[in-house]
Amino acid sequence: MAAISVKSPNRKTGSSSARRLKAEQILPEVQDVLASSEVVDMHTHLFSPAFGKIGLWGIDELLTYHYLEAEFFRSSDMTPEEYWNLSKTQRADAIWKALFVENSPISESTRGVIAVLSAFGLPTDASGLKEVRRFFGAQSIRPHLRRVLQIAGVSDVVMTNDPLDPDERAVWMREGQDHSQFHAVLRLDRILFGWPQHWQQLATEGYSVNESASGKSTAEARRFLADWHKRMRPLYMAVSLPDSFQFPDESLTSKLLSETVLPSCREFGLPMSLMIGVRRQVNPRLRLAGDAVGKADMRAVENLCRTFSDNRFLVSVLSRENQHELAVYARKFNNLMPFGCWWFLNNPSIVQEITRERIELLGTSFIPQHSDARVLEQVIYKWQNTRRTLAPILADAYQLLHADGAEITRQKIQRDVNRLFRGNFEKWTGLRTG
Ligand code: FIX
Ligand code: ZN
Repeated sequence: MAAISVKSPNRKTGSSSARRLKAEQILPEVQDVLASSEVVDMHTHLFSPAFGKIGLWGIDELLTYHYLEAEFFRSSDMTPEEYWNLSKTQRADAIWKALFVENSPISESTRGVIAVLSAFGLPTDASGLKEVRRFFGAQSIRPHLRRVLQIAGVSDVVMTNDPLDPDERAVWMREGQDHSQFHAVLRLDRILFGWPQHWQQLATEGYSVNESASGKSTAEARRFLADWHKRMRPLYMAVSLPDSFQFPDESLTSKLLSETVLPSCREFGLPMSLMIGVRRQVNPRLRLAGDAVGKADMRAVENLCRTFSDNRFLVSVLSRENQHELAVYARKFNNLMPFGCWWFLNNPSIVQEITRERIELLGTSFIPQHSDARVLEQVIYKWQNTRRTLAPILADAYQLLHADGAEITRQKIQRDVNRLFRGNFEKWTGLRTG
């Protein structure tokens, strides 16, 4: 299939976009609106050029994405230890051979690499890797980045920024970043979930905190967040939490969340993003690819939304079994915004199920997807897939509405897609509207 990029809409004059669509016109109209609407990618692991080598791009990074590494060990006899001993190029070669030459790349993540190559008009066959490497080797990051975001139809990229990561910290302490399409997020895993291992880093930086987060600690941790808010201007604060997450309980996580992070979010008018359900390192031999999923207790989300009604929560849950509950809670609490089909859920069959369920329960009051891209060019395939999966789902919803007697117009479809692709997020974070 030919590569898509965000195309110019089949421009309609005001009156023709207000024209009532016939049933058979709905799907093509939805496809056209989706293809010509830019999205805010509200959670990625990408970095703006100011971060230099921290920002991953190019074919060897695409091939060694941890989603592909997990699949590699199912189709190769190499042990993880042998694999980690290889150079990045050798690892990419091994993955290419096992997943693209000796097998058909029909999984979601392998298919994604093919879609990226074809978006650039590059060969996708077994012998093409050399040419592909030459192409990426000849790119320089700024024009390449512009081109990638244009092809992907992404207007804004939201990063994940860890203030305790030494490499990132160095950039923020120097000049920070000012790329207009990239936006920061204050990611707090090491503080909210790794306090015993990380409190000393705050202490070294001059904040009066202690191991048990007692006394002045919570106020001092708030001072730390205020300093980083000033430095990063984040759109929201975020944490990823295990399936065992409970709130409230006696843990440091609960204490720091209620006494430090949520008050700080209120002070700065920021939403808090909770990504719940990861089971970190069930197989440490696979490193980043070694995480799994578990069903979470969604009463923690209920308790947070009810107790902190002045806070806004962006919530994504990793387990398929938790999706319906999340949508139901969003009906109970309008300070809860479900977002994305995260990680192991980002496959067409599951995205379809979750998105239909959300539309049926929430209309357009949710954020359907984020890319979670770690390697720049992944936004091309991830957003291509999202548009492709969303088109029939949205069209079906309008077909039902049409059959029930409503007037469907391009204007209305465009309004709804704008809300799903950017409006809900912009309103919650003040991006552009703030
Ligand atoms: O915690 C997260 O933000 C996760 O998305 C990642 O850590 C995870 O490794 C990932 O890349 C999932 O897509
Ligand atoms: Zn992520």
